[in-house]
Amino acid sequence: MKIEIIVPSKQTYVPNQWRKVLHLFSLTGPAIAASIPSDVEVSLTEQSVDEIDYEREIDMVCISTMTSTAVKAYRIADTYREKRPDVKVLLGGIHASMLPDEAIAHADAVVIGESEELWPEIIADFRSGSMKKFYRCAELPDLCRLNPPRRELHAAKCLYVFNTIQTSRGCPYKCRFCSVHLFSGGKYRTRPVDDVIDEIRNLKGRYLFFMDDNPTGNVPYAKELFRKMIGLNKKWFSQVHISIADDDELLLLAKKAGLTVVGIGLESIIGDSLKATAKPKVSLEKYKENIRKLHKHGIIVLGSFIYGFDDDDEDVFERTIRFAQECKIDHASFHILTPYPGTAFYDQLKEEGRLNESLGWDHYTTRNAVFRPSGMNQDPDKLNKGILWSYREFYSLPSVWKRLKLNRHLPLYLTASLVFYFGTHKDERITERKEAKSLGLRVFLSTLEWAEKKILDSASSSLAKKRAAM
Ligand code: B12
Ligand code: SF4
Repeated sequence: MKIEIIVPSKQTYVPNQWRKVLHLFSLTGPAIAASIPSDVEVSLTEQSVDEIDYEREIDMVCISTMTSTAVKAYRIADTYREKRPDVKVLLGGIHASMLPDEAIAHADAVVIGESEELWPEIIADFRSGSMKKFYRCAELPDLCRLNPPRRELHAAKCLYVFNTIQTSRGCPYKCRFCSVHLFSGGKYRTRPVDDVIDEIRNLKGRYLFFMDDNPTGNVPYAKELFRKMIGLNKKWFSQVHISIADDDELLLLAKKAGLTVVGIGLESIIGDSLKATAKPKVSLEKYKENIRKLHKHGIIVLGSFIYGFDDDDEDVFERTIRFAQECKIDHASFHILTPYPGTAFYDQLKEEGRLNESLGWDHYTTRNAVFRPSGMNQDPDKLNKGILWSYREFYSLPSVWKRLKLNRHLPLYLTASLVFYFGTHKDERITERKEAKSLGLRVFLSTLEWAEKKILDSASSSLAKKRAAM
């Protein structure tokens, strides 16, 4: 039996030409593959870096969905059903799990929830010709029994500068706009430390991205993990809760284990908006103090902000940028509050008639306002313009220059700044260069473009060599 797994591409700020260099491989496909019984042959297509081969000889296709990729996933599923009636189509992942009745219109079966424990049943049903329409994970999988993700399935697709790993699932907070606790449960579950360490030891390359919502959610666990990571010579990034800096021992261990970049959910700087998140409340002064501590350890801080809570008015953009500058965070990502299906926030907006139901799921990227914000005269365009303004303001070249600090990982700081700069200014950057008044700026912008071309050329030739050697 042969199964093909497809992970539809996400829209990102990473310009297309950079994807083969910087692409962060999704763990989804390798994790699914690892739990499929070993007598089944598995292949994987990650659409961001690969074409889908609809002619491939397979018996079943497993297509993953997030809300933002659901339209693509359904299109792929429909194409299979039209071109390949011999192939069973399965949809799964967070979106299909929240809306299984919608997903089943495009598939033979929908897998609801974390799928690891369901595979023996799915395969047995396929073999006996008695597949069900819905497979539901009755109990969340025991993370002690996970097989390591089958990363070899996409090893030849891009340069793999960053490896990805997951140590935990689930979240004890129940933020009204978030689906994590609905999908992975309200209990924080961790993998055995030694399994994680074994997996890290087998990874090539120095950079590691933790696909966790908060790897320090269980402090004794995190301390043990970080202790054992010391000496593995990795540099790692993750989202973490700002409270990591409250515990000096934890922070020091994380640093010694290679912590290089943290993503901190600052969500909103407007007091009442914070009520919409269920995380422990942290004052703005405390944020500043903890960010200072992280900086003292040379750690790059990426703050992520959400706009569009009911208390956010039109000043929120400027105030947020000012706050980001005062905190001296190194990078920032800005998001528009998005009502994901299944959440209390989605139900509330639907009931209040504030959802723009003409916008498809492909707008649910946190870059588009899909509802009418009450603090901005119900005008979604104010949010759409505000987020773009924020990126351009935060990633203007003078602002990037001002934040440059020598005690932090310079190549990473510069690469991320350039990617954000190119990603958010792509339409104007040629005009900007041509119209630049000072010769210095014109030369600088041309040098940036020259550097970008050099890096991409060298990456293409390394990738070609890697493929030839495989
Ligand atoms: C890491 C991560 C990212 C990385 C992804 C990197 C990458 N290349 O994959 C980055 C930072 C790029 C990212 C971006 C975004 N993310 Co994100 N991300 C996550 C995070 C933290 C972990 C995802 C992960 O890898 N999990 C590990 C893998 C193994 O689990 P999995 O994908 O769920 O797959 C399992 C099951 O779902 C199942 N499965 C999945 N598909 C299928 C298919 C079949 C057929 C079967 C049988 C089983 C199956 O099998 C796996 C094993 O059980 C989750 C939160 C979370 N805890 O899940 C949010 C999450 C997925 N992200 C979310 C969002 C909203 C986004 C963004 C849209 C917005 C944003 N936050 O910036 C963007 C996407 C950009 C876009 N334009 O579309 C939401 C999605 C909500 C929703 N309803 O869609 C989540 C759930 C976070 C949240 N707070 O709600 N994200
Ligand atoms: S937003 Fe973060 S803290 Fe809140 S439920 Fe989701 S993962 Fe947990």
